Amino acid sequence: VIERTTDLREAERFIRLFHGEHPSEGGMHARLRDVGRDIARHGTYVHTFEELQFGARVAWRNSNRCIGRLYWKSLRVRDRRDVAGAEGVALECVAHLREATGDGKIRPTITVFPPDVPGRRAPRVLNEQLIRYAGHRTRGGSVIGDPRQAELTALARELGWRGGLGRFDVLPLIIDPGLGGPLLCNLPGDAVLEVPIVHPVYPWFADLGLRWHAVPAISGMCLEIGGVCYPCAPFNGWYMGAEIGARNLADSDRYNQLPVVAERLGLDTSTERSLWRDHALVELNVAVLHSFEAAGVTMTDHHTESGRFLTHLEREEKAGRTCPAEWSWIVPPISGGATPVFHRSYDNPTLTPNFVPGH
Ligand code: HEM
Ligand code: NRG
Repeated sequence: VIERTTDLREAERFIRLFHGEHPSEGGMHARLRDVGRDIARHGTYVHTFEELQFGARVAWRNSNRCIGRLYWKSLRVRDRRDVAGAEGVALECVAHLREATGDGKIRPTITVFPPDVPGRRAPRVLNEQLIRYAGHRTRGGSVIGDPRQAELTALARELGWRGGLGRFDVLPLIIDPGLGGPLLCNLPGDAVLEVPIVHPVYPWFADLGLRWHAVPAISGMCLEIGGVCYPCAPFNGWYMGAEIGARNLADSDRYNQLPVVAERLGLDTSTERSLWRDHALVELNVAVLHSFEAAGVTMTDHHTESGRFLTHLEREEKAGRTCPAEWSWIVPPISGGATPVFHRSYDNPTLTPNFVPGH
């Protein structure tokens, strides 16, 4: 497979951006000349560590769907462009999880593996996140676990995975080595911190048997910097409670827990007008935030995060930049109108570096 050559224009734009934001660095013209020569000769060029680190941080800064961008400058960048095979990728993904998780004080981190270059397709992780729960399709057609992962779970089984039939079984990593068949890799238990979901007031909540993983580590997006595509660049921050409480555990095509919670709360589910869904949603979200706090795992709530995002917008404006934002993703999935991000509109140009869906 001949992967495409790097776009010289994109490369030049990035080098100019890097030097524009690092005035003391110097040597822009020499760098532009070298990059042009490398692309002419080899079809691509190699980022310096400084360029890579800046590129990854700006990719986060440009992520228009992310409400959590206030701390974009403190992203830790693990340069693993020297890792060769699928086994190396698996090992470094595990190391990433351990470092990013710590003892619950989560550190926003990205690990950058080799880019696609002309003539060589780089490895990629097929899982959308490093940690995901299996969705086991039963003979009746229903799914035990996370229905969103039913397809990947089936693939894991085809490749020889012998998972259980639980609701919260951590899937193995499935790594496409670039050349040849995929590799399965089970995540060691100590690399996956999980939080059992309990409620500060209702003891029965624990009996629902709900839990979630501490770290959201997106592995299904391509990091694009200066015309170079890094298809394997898993990154993580920490969770906003509503991602779990108002979506993963609540959506009817995910864990669908609102009817269960409403029943335990003794709500009238015979009419929508009792607002039993809304009531159950609030208690579920209270439980998620309380549980992470009690477990000492970093998590933000949607009110605090909305305020931080507006601070971020202000800072970006002061720096003379437009901050792209997609309203429908920025506004939290519960109590949207009770957060300040709801009551305004945003510019939304597509900027690079960025993370692009799929790979
Ligand atoms: C999306 C919060 C860190 C890049 C999101 C979303 C939330 C969020 C709530 C929307 C997710 C959804 O609705 O499914 C946070 C918080 C962070 C954080 C609280 C804490 C530090 C990061 C980091 C990066 C990042 C470190 C990259 C370096 C993105 C991207 C998306 C996103 C690319 C869009 C994902 C997609 O299109 O599916 N973030 N984020 N975020 N975030 Fe962040
Ligand atoms: N909603 C997804 C995760 C999407 C990204 N969210 C973050 N990213 N917080 C979920 O698993 O619920 N991050 O890098 O922290």
